[in-house]
Amino acid sequence: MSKVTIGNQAYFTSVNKIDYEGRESDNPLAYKWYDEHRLIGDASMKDYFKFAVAYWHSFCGNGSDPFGLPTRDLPWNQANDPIQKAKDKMDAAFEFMSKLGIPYYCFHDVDIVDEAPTLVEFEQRLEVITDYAQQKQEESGIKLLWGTANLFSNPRYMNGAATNPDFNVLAYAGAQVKLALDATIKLKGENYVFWGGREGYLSLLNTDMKRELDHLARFLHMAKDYARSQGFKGTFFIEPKPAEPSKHQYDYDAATTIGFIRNYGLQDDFKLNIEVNHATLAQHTFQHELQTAADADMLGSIDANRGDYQNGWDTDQFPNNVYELVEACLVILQAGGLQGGGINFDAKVRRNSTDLDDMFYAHIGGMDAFARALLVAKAILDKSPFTHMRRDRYSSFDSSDGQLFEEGKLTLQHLKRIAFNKDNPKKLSGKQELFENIINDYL
Ligand code: XLS
Ligand code: NI
Ligand code: NI
Repeated sequence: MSKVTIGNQAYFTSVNKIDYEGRESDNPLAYKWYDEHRLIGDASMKDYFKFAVAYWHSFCGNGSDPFGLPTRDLPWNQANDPIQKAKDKMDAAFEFMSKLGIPYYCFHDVDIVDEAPTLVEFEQRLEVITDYAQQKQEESGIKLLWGTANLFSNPRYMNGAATNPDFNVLAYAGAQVKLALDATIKLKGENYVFWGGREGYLSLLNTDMKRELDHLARFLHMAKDYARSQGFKGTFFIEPKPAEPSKHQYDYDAATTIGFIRNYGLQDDFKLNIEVNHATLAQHTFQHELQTAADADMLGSIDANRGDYQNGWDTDQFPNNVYELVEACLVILQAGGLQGGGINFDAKVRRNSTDLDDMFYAHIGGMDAFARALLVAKAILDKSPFTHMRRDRYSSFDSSDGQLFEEGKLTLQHLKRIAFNKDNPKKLSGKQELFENIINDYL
């Protein structure tokens, strides 16, 4: 194991650099499957996944919940001066990420430095901390996968941000997005995310939905136009979620969001950031949301986590279900990978996982689960009859009348004539269990 010391203070003193040791290793602080150099097609695993740490959960989340006080100590969060505190947090973040060997991170504006009483002061704080981040990125080689603005925590956003009925709040949100875009561009962020936690409603009785959606679209156009004018080449992602904190969120799920993007002419610049737990909250599988995005050519990025099948909220647990991740990786591989994005662990350790080491176990587990699933999915596509079996179900469309139908050369009268000349169609088994077994056979 190699030693790393980064920044001014070491926070994770009991952990050294995490290395790939292979599946026979019993070292809990080593990768068993994630080998950053291993090739997946032409790309290394490192470049294929583009794993990222979420600043908010790992370095800001203190374990408090609606029933209890913080449980995590966050030793980097002690200084009184907001700039010093932000720098300490960043030292901890880059030490953690370097030891983990994870190539990317993601943040909200208010994660990297506390919000200030005025926007003027907030802009100054962001200037200082992004200078510091620039230096840290250079030293470590760690890059920014995406930035975003937190438009949901501050009470001013209780009625929404871009969909707030009060223009003054919308303007404030616009200022915050401008600053967050400036920070993202300065740090060479590869993408920018919009997650609309409060863009929705609590009651339709007091809500003009059409007007709010028009405002949201105009706001997104303005953000995109500004970023492009500043030379930003990355992709904008919208992150669907059906509810929580709003009763109903406008970016409900992938299909709804794709409709919104196309309806308002945003399709050249916007793709989707699919989050596992948001998919399940919308009563979909993760695989379903990925497939929907991929079919619309909008599979941009992933927020990796998992929900709890007995709970109805966003528990943001680290992913560990390899079977379900294989289903997801089948979609990702067949789509030719993610468009611009990566895999951000929008996940938090449990409230009672209070040791700093737990953050390592959580990320190692998540990265290994994805790496293993990708290898299994690749083997299934390369070696198993899976692709043929699925294609064969549609073979009646490959020639004669089926082909003419797909080419748009038949009318409803044709269908009638064809059917009248044939016997009742035979039953063709869907073979679901056989398909399901293939995944277990390759695990
Ligand atoms: C919350 C969202 C949030 C976004 C970024 O449920 O997942 O963390 O990813 O604002
Ligand atoms: Ni998320
Ligand atoms: Ni979430």
